[in-house]
This record gives sequence, C-alpha cells and structure tokens, in this order.
Amino acid sequence: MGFLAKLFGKAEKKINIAMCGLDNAGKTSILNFLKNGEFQGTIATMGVNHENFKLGKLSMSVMDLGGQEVFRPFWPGYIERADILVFVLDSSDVTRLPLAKDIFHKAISTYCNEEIPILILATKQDLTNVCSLAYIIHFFQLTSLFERTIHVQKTSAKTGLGIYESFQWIHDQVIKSKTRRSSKSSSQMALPRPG
Ligand SMILES: Nc1nc2c(ncn2[C@@H]2O[C@H](COP(=O)(O)OP(=O)(O)OP(=O)(O)O)[C@@H](O)[C@H]2O)c(=O)[nH]1
Ligand SMILES: [Mg+2]
Repeated sequence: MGFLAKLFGKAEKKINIAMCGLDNAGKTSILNFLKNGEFQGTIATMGVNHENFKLGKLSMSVMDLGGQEVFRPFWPGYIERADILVFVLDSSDVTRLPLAKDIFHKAISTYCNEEIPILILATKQDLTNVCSLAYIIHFFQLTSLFERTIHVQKTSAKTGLGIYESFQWIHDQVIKSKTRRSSKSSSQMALPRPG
C-alpha cells in the first residue's frame, strides 16, 4: 500500500504539504490567494508560516517555509514529514534559475522520498518576459525524474491563475492513490504540454 493510500485510509484525512522555494518566489502570496481569494501584500516569511485548508474531504496542513538562505537548513525536517512537496519558482527570476534548480534537486534527492508527489508552481506568470513551462521543464531536467510523480503548473497570485487547479491536483493525487494502492508502478510523469 502506498503512502497516500495509507493516509486515505485514516479516519482523519489530513495531508501534510511542505512548500519551499527561494526567498521572494511567491509562496506566501499563493497561500494568501487560496485563503482570501485575492492578492495581498506579504512580508518575508521568517521561519515557517503554517496554514490549514479544507478541500473536499481533505484537510491540508501547509508548511510555507521561509526561502531566505538562513532558513533553508530548516527545510529537511518539514520535507521529510510531508506527503506532498510544493516547489514554488519565480518564473521571472531568470538570474536565480540555476540556484533554484540546485536547491530543488538537492531537496528532492536528499530529503524527499521517491513516492512523494511533487508540484512545481511556476508563478508570477502575470509578468512579462517570464520563463515558459517548456523552458522550466528543460532547464530543471524534469524528464530525467521519470520515476517520480511531478506536475508543473503556471500560477499567478495577482490574477489567481492556476492556484485552485494546483490544489485540486494535490487533492486528486490523494483520491487517485486509492485505486493504485497496491501498485508500486503507479509513479507517473504528469508534465503539462509546453506553453
Ligand atoms: N507580479 C507578481 N508578483 C508576485 C506574485 N506572487 C508574489 N509576488 C510578489 O513577490 C514578492 C514575494 O512574495 P512572497 O509571497 O512574500 O514570497 P515568498 O516565497 O513567500 O518569500 P519568502 O517568505 O521570503 O520565502 C512580493 O513582493 C509579492 O507581492 C505574482 O504572482 N505576481
Ligand atoms: Mg513567504
């Protein structure tokens, strides 16, 4: 039985989500939009911002991890306990794309069990001159991670683009796990079409 199937079988259907990414990536803004349905100003997260949401029958406990360098050493403990990893990427921050790639690969190869679904949110898509999904998939070498379940979603906390769809994907991973509980071969690559 896979980890999500075990989870789904519990009386309390609660999933733990770790949300990480570089400082200024847009993590807290996404959660604020989800909570309030609109864009809100933020201040940098000093440590961890914990939010709880209900979606369908699931309750989601989201650990929004401060992305500044000083807080990154605290990520592993949260990522190791997560059922889903969300990595938020500022699609307009081309300069720090190599750094974002490095910390993403370090996080998933070091602290993130292979069974954990990964959602990459390519955010700030309301801005001009942002990286396309095709470019991000190529640059992050995501197709080499074929043994993992990965989904990449365009989002914007200014317009709400893709935010509900992202959390719906998380919800669907839990629901789907019910039907693939006995199959270890259920890992899939769920990359969207480039665009
Ligand atoms: N244009 C635009 N700006 C955004 C978007 N999301 C966040 N921002 C801005 O980006 C900056 C950082 O946003 P935060 O949500 O605080 O970033 P964070 O990832 O939580 O940063 P840390 O807490 O330091 O890790 C803020 O000035 C936001 O207003 C977006 O979708 N579009
Ligand atoms: Mg924050």
